[in-house]
Amino acid sequence: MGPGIWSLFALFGLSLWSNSHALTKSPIFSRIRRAPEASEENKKCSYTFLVPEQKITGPICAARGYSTDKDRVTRLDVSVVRDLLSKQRREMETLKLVVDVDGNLVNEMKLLRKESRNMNSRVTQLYMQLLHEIIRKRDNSLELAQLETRILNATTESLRLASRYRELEAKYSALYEQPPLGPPLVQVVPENIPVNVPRFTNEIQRVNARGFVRDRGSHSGPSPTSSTLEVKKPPQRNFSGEGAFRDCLEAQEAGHSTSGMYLLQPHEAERQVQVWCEQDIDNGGWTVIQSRRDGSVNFFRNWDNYKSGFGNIDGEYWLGLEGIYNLGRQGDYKLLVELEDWMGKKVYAQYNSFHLEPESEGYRLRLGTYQGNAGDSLASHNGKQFTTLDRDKDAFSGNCAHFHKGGWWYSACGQTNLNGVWYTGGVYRSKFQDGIFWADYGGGFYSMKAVRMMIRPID
Ligand SMILES: [Ca+2]
Repeated sequence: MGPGIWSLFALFGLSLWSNSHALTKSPIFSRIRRAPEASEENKKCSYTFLVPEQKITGPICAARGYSTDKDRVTRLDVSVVRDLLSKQRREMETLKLVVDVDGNLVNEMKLLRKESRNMNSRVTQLYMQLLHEIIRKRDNSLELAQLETRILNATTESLRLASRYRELEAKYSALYEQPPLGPPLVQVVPENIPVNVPRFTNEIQRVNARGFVRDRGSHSGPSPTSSTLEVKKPPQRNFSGEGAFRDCLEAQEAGHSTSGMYLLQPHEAERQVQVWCEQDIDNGGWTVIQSRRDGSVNFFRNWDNYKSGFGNIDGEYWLGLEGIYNLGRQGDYKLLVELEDWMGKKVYAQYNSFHLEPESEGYRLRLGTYQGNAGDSLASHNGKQFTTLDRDKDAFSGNCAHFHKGGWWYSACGQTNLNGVWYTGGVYRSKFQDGIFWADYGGGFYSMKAVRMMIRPID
């Protein structure tokens, strides 16, 4: 604060003091009070503002005739006082200006402080934001590091898998290149027929010369007589519109003595089936359940095909496992297997009982005692379930239907398969024994020219 302000305060304090204390006692004011008295007496006396100056310590009273009369104020005094007063006024104005300026400064200071506080707050806020950003970035960098680790792990895993895949692929190709391990080849050396073509004719003649029908050891039995098995007349391929019969014997007994296609409906069978009835051999009444003769039908089929049957009734066909099962459950049936070699010679294998178990048992084969001149190659299949390419029920580690190219009652795999590949000429060259073979007649690599399987109720 400037000296002007102090002067102002001093003036103000003096004013208060003069009000609160007995002014009259003061020589100044007593003189001032006396002034009206004096004016009454002497009009020349007048009031004068007394503004304490810094160096003035006592009241000032101007009186006329100061030198002579103390109560008289001279013009000079008035002038002096006026000068003083105007001087004081100027100072006051100056002080007022100063005060105004100071007030502005104070306000400015206040504003600046407020602004400063705001700035501090803002800075703090920014600092917090910055801190937050730093933390967030640090978190992000952590996440990034984790992500990188994950990617690295995934890459490693994929590389490992790729390596493993290559190994497996190599193993697979190695396996694939290796010839599949097939079932053991049938080692039966047939006595009745040669196994290679050059000797074929001679062997057949030799066999025929031996009378063909002979005792076959443990499989021996009463051989079919020539009278019962010989064809009485050529089969006529006709179709009976009558039926349906329970089997071909019933058809024969109904007067249909001609071989041909008939409509059957076994008891408890859901649908009728067409079959070829053989009424000309062995007293007739035979229901043909399987027939091969020219290779016109593919027998390399799946389970459903073998279950429902396929082929042509007047040619090659498979009656169907369900149909055979339904026929066999009507009573006691016997089975006749007719084999014809490429010299036109026919041999037979007959089993005195035959039926299949239901599908739930895999159509297991149930055979009775063998008799015939073909050899008992089917004995090794007795009690076996049926195996197809898509349903492996055999005792072999692999699938016998795959190696023998057809569905059958395989063991591991067995001595015969009449549903194999129809090869021409008898002896065939193949990696596996996949022809239509009957091991006891021709061995595993002799494929029959024609075969038939037929059943008939036991007499
Ligand atoms: Ca198997």
